[in-house]
Amino acid sequence: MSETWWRGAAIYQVYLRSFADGNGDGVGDLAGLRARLPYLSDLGVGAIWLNPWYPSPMADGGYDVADYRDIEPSFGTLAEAEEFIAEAHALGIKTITDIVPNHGSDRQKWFLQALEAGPGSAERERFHFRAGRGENGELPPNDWKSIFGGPAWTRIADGEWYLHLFAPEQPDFNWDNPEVVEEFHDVLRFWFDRGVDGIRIDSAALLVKDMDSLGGEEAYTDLDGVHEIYRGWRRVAEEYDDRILIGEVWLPDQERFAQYLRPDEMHTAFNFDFLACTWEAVALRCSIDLTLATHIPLGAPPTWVLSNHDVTRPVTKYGRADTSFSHADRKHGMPSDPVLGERRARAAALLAMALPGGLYVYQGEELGLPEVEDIADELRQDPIWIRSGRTDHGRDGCRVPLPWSGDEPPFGFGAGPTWLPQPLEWKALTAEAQAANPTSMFTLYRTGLHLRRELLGDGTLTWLSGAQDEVLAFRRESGLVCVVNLGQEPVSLPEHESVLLASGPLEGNLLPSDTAVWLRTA
Ligand code: TEU
Repeated sequence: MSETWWRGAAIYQVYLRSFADGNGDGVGDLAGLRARLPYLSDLGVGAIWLNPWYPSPMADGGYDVADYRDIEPSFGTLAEAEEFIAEAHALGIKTITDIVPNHGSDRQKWFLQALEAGPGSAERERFHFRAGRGENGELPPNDWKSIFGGPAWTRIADGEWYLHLFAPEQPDFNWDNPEVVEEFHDVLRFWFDRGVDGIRIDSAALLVKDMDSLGGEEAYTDLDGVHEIYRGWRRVAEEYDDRILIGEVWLPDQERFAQYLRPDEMHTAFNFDFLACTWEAVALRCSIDLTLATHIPLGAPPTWVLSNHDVTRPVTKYGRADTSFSHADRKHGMPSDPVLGERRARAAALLAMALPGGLYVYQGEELGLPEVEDIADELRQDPIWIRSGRTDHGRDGCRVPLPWSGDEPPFGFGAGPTWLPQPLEWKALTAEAQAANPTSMFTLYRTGLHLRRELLGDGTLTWLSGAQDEVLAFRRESGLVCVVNLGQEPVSLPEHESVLLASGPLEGNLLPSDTAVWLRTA
């Protein structure tokens, strides 16, 4: 692939614990992933992004990293990871790993050393340790709240408190300390040296803190100092050929977001504005235009994201009366119409695939898996569940192990019971069952991704004039026209030579409600 492979790539997100289990312990692993590489190659993806694969106590599904330079033993070994990278390359597939710089695990070497070394030590300067308030320091240094619920401070035996924006098992690093900066440069080089093509940067906007601030998100979200960090990372990436940085930057303000994509910072970032958008033509068109206006002047390719391991599965989300998404309101338990949800998710997939730039596909999205709502309370693993006082079900419902084949759990995932139970109804949704069905979600993704390689990807779009308010219609450079009908009534198709792909049956020359089509035009 060319130097700009990433500008238009379809990137498949692998949540390793739930992808495929090679050793039969009920947890996905590298052996399982390697065995399924032909599946991903056949699906037509250009790169794989793996969620954190490092040794971890799994207090937050691996986002509590205990060693940035090794592989979690239940996933495999460093040698297997290198073999995986080479095998993927042989199939023309790039590898993207996930680096978590905001915080480490409380079992990570530096944190253990800091606990040992005591107050005032250089070891504690790598984190945010403070004395408490109150007569005996019994109150936290300030009132900051954890993003997962509860206080953002935990007190240790000698009386000091440490900051954690997420779970207590995830102490935040002190990015004002040059040792932290150097350490992460070294970690980047460690993985680039092993052939990794890109780095997804976790919680990228949160690294710099204003400890004097009274609290609220503005105390640690998107402070100006964060950009210097990514300029340093970009310099490291440029010591190598063709390596990229991808930011997980959730910011409502597009101008602030765009700063991360300046030519000396990250190459791309996830488009969460599009992910969170309601299923409405005006809102989607607005989000698409805003995205293009943000990216094009910077020369950075937009990205299109419908789901990931932190959000409600699309078929469930789009089947609800309220199709928006926000972390503050996951809408667990809100009724969802599965037929409507699938219909819209299919149309959304063709829309996202046709837009200019990169595309992310989260594992199971191509199978149309729904959010699993009825996980027994005692099996829930997401720290959000406990920290919210058991009010927010958290993100386990989109992390259930994939169904591959057969009629009953574990549906070819591995040998034994899976770490989160799979619904019996997933019998109809296995990759095996869907591959044999020309109208399945899998077949739609597979066909769409292959056509996309040839006719879509990086570039720009032109909106077609004359389309009704409830219709999105645009042309790509290849002449492909994408039309999505978000209205209630069928609409006529624009002039075309042939229909390349449709998300559902057409009615003659009419495009039904909640349906998308790709047309070849002159
Ligand atoms: O997420 C960052 C983040 O702030 C949100 O996506 C978060 O998951 C959400 O607000 C919770 O309601 C990243 C990872 O994607 C997520 O899985 C990790 O839990 C988090 O960082 C901490 O590392």
